Amino acid sequence: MNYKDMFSARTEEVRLVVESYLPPVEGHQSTVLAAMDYSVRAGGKRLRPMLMEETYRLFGGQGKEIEPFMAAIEMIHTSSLIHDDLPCMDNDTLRRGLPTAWVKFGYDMAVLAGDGLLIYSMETAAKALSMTDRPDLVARCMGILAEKTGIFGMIGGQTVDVELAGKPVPREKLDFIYRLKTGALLEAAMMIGAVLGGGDEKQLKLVEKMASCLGLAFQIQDDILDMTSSAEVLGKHVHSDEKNHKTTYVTLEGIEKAKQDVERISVEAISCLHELPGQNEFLEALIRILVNREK
Ligand code: GRG
Repeated sequence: MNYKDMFSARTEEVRLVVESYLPPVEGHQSTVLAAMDYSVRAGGKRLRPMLMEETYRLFGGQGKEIEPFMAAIEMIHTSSLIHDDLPCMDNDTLRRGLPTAWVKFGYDMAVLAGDGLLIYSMETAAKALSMTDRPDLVARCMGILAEKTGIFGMIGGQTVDVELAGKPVPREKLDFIYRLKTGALLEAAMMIGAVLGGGDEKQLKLVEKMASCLGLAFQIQDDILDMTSSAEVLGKHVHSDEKNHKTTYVTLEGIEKAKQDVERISVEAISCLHELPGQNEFLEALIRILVNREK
């Protein structure tokens, strides 16, 4: 099996783990539960739980206590997408080829579904406490998950992104947005894998740096794909971000520099991986697939 096929097979395996932690759709609050369920099952690459489990394996982890965290991080990711699609934010009607949660369930229910998933992720992660003889590590991971999601993580990045919408964004602020909005949750994913797998503090710092580089390269690649796919569609060098006056890495630095930087930053991520103990060839391949992806 080549690595791309392994990636698809792993997406399917991870999907089953994540979905097994979803609450049943029943009771008086079943509308919001249905919106939560719909949004998580809508698909996606399941990247964050996959990176978490692969990092756990890199450190030799073999237990089940990783699974509630895998589900929890995908719930958080999904909750952020539900809110990001709302009319007050990106006002998107399609996500992963399906109607967005607010289109299908209404604005009010979509807000509640995002809230519901966000806090249910904590309830889910807490299930790992009874699955381990190291509850101290589980507690540490719950702290990492909350910090990287919150105001010093993804929500902080989104705040600056929303505030600067339609305005010119200096490079320093764009870096801040990318590192927090996209990078922070990838950092949480890989750091939790490392902590539960028994990594020490020095290794944890290295994992955080590896994930941060991966997040940045992933986001810049996204900008490159946006630019090239829109140019292809329009048959000229105009793309949606330019039309919307949205600052991206490509609009600031140009496509050639953006491509070089994706390469440089992904090499940095892989060299962090090589400094860590253990071996996980699939994890290395996964990093390469994600930064070289073609959408
Ligand atoms: C409710 C927790 C919460 C947050 C509210 C709206 C918001 C604050 C944050 C949004 C942050 C955001 C949209 C980040 C983008 C992250 C990103 C790179 C999404 C695409 O990830 P993929 O490619 O998507 O992993 P799939 O569909 O494969 O899961």
